[in-house]
Amino acid sequence: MTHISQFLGEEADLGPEKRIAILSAPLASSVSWLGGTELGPQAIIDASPALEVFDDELLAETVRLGIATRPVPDFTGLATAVACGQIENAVAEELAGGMFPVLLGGEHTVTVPAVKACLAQYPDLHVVQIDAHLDLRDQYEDNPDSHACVMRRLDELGVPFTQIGIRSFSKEEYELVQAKEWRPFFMHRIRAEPDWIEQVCAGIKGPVYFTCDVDGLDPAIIPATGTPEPDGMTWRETIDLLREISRRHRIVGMDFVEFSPRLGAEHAAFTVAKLIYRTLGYIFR
Ligand SMILES: [Mn+2]
Repeated sequence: MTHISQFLGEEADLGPEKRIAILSAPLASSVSWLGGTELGPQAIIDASPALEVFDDELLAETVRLGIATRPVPDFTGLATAVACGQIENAVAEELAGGMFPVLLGGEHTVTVPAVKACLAQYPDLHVVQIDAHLDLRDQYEDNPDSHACVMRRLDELGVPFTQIGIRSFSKEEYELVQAKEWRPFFMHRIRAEPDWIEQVCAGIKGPVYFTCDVDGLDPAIIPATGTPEPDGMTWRETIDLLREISRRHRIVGMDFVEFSPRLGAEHAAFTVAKLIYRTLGYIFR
């Protein structure tokens, strides 16, 4: 397969003045089940030229905002902490240059350094997470930097967050949620409370960092992830949420993680690319 160097391929050149930076973080050191997240960023970029740059909902060519794609780094053989340091520096550099960072994972661990970089610029940052999992373990397989611990690490940074699409967690994670009196948007809650999007938006204080573990979406539309869980968010639920958050709050950075390409599920990379493009359209319209 030909590797494409820019998100949207040659059509990225339609936006000569760049305001958005696509950063890749192909980290895959703690994957639990099905591997391949290190191939995620390139697969999303490779699928993106198949997108129609004229957005069918927004009726605008979002690409003209200017989307720059940074080269995919090679994290092979690097310690997780070293790779995370590089990610934090890369995101901080984009923010300092006035760019909107979009980080492509890689495993969910990459969110921690990205949030640290955003937090330095926006101390009242609020993280919105789409995910099948709470990711609140203190350690997983003796590894505190595991993808299964990412929200626990963010809690330790003192960042408030909202968890959406949840349908898989340990007893200990559930007990922590209860002890902290958090109210995640479990899938059953999303289906039972028609005003859930209003509730999400009302609970957000401050600028938003959006982290999307693609396993939050239903595996029928994104089967290409390490731990596909049934009964996930639909495309419609996901974009309705992002449209409303973008309308009412300022999103200052985002990531799309845990995508791992699968033969026979090529549509999934396209779906992630379209979700990114649509969300950029919402944020900047
Ligand atoms: Mn997950």
